[in-house]
Order: sequence, then C-alpha cells, then structure tokens
Amino acid sequence: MTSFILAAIKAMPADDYVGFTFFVGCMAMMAASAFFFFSINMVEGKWKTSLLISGLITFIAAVHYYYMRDYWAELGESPTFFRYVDWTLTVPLMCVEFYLILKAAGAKTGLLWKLIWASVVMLVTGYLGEAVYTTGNGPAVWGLFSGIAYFYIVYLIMFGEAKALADKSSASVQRAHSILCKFVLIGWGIYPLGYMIGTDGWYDFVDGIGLNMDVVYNIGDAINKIGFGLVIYSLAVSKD
Ligand SMILES: *C/C=C(C)/C=C/C=C(C)/C=C/C1=C(C)CCCC1(C)C
Repeated sequence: MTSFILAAIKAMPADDYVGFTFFVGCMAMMAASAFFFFSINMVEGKWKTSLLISGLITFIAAVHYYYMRDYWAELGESPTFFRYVDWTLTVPLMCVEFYLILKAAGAKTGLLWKLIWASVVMLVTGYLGEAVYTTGNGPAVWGLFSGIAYFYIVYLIMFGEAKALADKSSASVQRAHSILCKFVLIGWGIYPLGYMIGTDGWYDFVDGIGLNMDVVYNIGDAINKIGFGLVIYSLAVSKD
C-alpha cells in the first residue's frame, strides 16, 4: 500500500502543474469517451456517426494522455512525439466531423480530402519545427509553413467552399457552420500560441505570459476534442 502511494506521489508531485493537466486531461478524455459512446443510441440516425467519431477522438487522446503523463513524470520533458502521433490520428478525424456536419449542406468528399491534406501538412511541418529543426530560424520557418496550411483550413471553412454551401442551407445548418468557424479559428488557434511558447524564435516575447507549452496544448485539446464533441451532442439532441 505504502509503495503504491509513493509511486503515485512520484508520478504526480503536488507542485507539478503541467503533470496535473496531463493527469486531468487523461481522466476527462476517458469520461468524455464513455459519454459519447453511450449517447450514440440516444440520437437520431444521421448523428450517430458523428458521436461515434467524437468518442474515438477522445478515446485515442485518452490513451496518448496516459503515455504523455508518464513521459512527463519520468523525464520532465515535453512528450512531443506522442503529442504529434495523437494529433495525426485525431485531427483528420476532426476533419471528418466537420465534413459530416457540412454534408447536410451538400458537401462533397473533395472538401474532406482538402481538409485532411492541409491538416497533414500543418502537422508534419509543425513537427519538423518543434522536434527536428529546433535551432536558428528552424521553428519560425516551419511554423510559418504550418501556419499557412492552418489558414488554408480556416479559409475553406470560413470563406471558401464550406461557407458557400452553408449560405444556401437551412437555419440549423448555418448555426452548425458558425459554430464550426469558431472552433477552427479560436479553438485551433490556441495551438500556434503553445508552439510559440515552446520553441525559440522572434516571437519569444509570448513566453512572458508565463504559461507552459504543454499546458496550452492540453487546454486546446480539452476545448477541441471534448468541447467540440459536446457541441455535436447538443446539436444532435436539439429539436430543430
Ligand atoms: C485534437 C487536436 C487538435 C485539434 C490539434 C490541432 C493542432 C493545430 C491546429 C496545430 C497547429 C500548429 C500551427 C498552426 C503552427 C505551429 C505548429 C502547430 C502544429 C502547433
């Protein structure tokens, strides 16, 4: 028993607030997965796939958080590799979620593939800046490439194809589309901030806000994976 407690203390010192967010993140992702999976049978047919995917996203994240929490506790370093593996699996799934919402407005799979490709470019270039070319201008240059791919996604959703489709759709689809815009612009916009905190570059002034990169990423994940899933759930159970 004592050794169990000691192991827990070692894994989670009380002043390790970064570790704490990994720990809470893991629990929250697990709880959210259970919630989304159990909700599948309570919503109309066309929403079932969306809830299934929400549950898969939080479940994949829960497993990665379990490892990231350990990694951080053992090494005190950012678990960059697990982080990007997680995103590489969950971000394309989020693109599928966006597509499913826009499908009601007549979206074609071409839009889905554009979103997926852009998100892969965004993540691969982000990884290069965060883990491979970490000195000199490396992070800023690769971060810029990543940012361009990100803004292409923002463009597709807010002004491009998705917007054109939403404009000629029902009020409920338009409402869903406007929620989507907020998540892509504000929710996803949290991550570049974490990147600027965690890597060296001309933007080092943002370090002054005193947050840790992983804490920012963990907050972003909670908002975008759990928060977005809950929005889908509420759209699915709303009557209009
Ligand atoms: C569940 C995980 C999600 C929704 C992750 C999203 C990640 C991003 C939108 C990351 C974006 C980045 C940039 C726009 C520039 C700097 C590098 C990244 C990869 C942090």
